[in-house]
Amino acid sequence: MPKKKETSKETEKGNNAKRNTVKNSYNAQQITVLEGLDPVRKRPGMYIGSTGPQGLHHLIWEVMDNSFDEAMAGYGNEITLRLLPDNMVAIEDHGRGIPVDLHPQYKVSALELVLTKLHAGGKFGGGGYKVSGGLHGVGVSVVNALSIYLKAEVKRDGQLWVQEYERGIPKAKVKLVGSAKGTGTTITFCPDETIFETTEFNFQTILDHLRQQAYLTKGIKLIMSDERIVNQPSVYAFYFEGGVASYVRHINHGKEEKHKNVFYVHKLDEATDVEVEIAVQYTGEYHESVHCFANNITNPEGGMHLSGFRSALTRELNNYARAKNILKEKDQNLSGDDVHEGLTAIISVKIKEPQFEGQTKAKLGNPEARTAVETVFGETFRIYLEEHPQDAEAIIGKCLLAAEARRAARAARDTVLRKGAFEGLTLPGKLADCSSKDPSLSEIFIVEGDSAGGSAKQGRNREYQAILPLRGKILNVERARLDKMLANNEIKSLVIALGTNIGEGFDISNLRYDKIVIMTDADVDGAHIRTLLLTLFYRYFPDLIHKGHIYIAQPPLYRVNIGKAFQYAYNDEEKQQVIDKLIQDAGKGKKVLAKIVEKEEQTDVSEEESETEEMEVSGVKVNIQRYKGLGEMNPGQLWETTMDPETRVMKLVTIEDAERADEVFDVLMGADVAPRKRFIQTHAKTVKNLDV
Ligand code: 0RA
Repeated sequence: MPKKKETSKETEKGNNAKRNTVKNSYNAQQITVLEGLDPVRKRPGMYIGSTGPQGLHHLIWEVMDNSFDEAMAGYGNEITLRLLPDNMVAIEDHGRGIPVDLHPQYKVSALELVLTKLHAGGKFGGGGYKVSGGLHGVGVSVVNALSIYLKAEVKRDGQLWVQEYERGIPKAKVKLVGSAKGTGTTITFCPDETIFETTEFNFQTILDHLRQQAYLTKGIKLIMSDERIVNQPSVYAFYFEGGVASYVRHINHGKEEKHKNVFYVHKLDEATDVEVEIAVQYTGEYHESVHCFANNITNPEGGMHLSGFRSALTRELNNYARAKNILKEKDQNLSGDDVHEGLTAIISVKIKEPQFEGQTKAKLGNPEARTAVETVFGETFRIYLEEHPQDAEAIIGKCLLAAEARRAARAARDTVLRKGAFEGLTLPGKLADCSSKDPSLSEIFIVEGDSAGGSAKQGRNREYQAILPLRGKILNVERARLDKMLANNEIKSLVIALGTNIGEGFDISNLRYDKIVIMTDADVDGAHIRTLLLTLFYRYFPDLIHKGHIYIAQPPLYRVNIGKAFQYAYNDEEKQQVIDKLIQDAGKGKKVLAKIVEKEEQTDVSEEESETEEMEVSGVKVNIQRYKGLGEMNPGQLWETTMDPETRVMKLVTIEDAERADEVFDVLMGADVAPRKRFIQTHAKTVKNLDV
């Protein structure tokens, strides 16, 4: 692969204009052709992660990443995405436009090569930043391969060029269709429904992504218009002059700000050639909200940039506090934990060759990112503290408070420890433990309520399944602190049962169960308790989530009975399918689906009271039992539907799930009343019996 090597002088200056000069010397010759698109259609998952909704949206991110690359290199500051009827999407940028000149060796337009060959692109290796890490950066040709139709329109040198494709194959040669003002590329495509589980784009998913990308690329305007319903377009535009500082303000909106000025730095670290952009503000919250990005890709597991940030933050706050005589005693220090409470921060780096690690490729591995962040942030944060003494004192005051609370928590924990409660010596009385002592084979079901707990205890396989019934709403973790939590009996039972201890004493090697399964009712209370538990794990046992130990049981919602035959259904869609299938099995009418839907809509209103629903379709009696709580199932049913490893379906909790629960939790429980009301109002239809 030919590298366009920059001289070290240009790199040192970090001058975009210089970079651009280098990139402008691009021509078709620099494109390296690797292979055609067959492999992409054969194994799409390899290129876009999955063929589910995530993979589908990945097509959009992929095209946009290319537009971003252009914008970040200084070409064009506006990107427009249009959702069109029939699952079409059009993305327009004002970059240089994909080159159209003939490749001397292949005798075809560079545009055709870029769109029809894997990894054909002069943009690889050296020169400018590219958004290529993880699954991003696979190239627009992958999008082309997975689209039944794609059109590329290029404005370059005053002319407009077009080529159209079907499943990655050109319909004709690149055509010159007229003159054009300015430069840029528009890619319009329609995903192939024979490849994807669904080809319907989700407006909210795209909107959220664009908002985040807009924060991360300041000065670039992102426009999204939903034109799927003709004549009723809705248009959204994102443009954040403040970059990640705007992001921090957005996250902290509605929270108590500890200081007025958001810390902000955007600087190229010359020694490492890593671009660093960071914003920081403390709030009155107890937990931290720190988000890391490398080349605009989120790194939920952090990495080198995060560790550089953490060490500089702790160091600078300690130095300041000591210099100003706020920390008086010699051995008194603010620890890493003390400076985390209430911290909101965005850490974004741009790096030439990002290396991603970790289970989900979600962690940045480049050591130079640590040096860069530590230097740039350390130097500028020190100046910020000096120049904003009021802010500095507010921050340090908050940290000292946290330190105090931690000392109290440690004292409280030590007391409990002395009593031996956490030593695993006295397992909680209500825990029905399993007989196996091998954690790798053992599971614990956290069950809501005593009656469901009873069913689960009788239905389980006691060899390797333990049951811990939890009573009531556990505790408001948001406002509670570790010391208070430890005093809560439900939390205590849970921590002791898990065996890992909590807080500083946490040790995953003592985990007593490989699978921790949350099993709650399919109603509002159940959802609430699940949210509480997920928040608890997210805040205090994140490792259990990262290592894939937390699951959510999926009990059925319905049991459909026809004659002696019955089948369980786990959601409404499945209920329809089950009814249909059972009726067919009964050898009677076929086209019954529509009728049932009708009937259902009529009974919908009284659904709250009726636990079972009777209907007759084409002379067949159908009885549908709706399970509102786990307690309604007898032990045998609970086992076969939800607990039996041979037949059950469980949802593995990801850090994103937990993060979402955490957000919902904030809204439901947090100190701020306004957003809480808003949530309840906008969800009033789905949230019944919410006790506020
Ligand atoms: C190959 C080379 C160059 C730019 C692009 C591709 C490019 C691709 C896309 C996809 C959507 N928008 C895009 N904009 C540009 C470099 C161009 C040059 O040096 O002139």
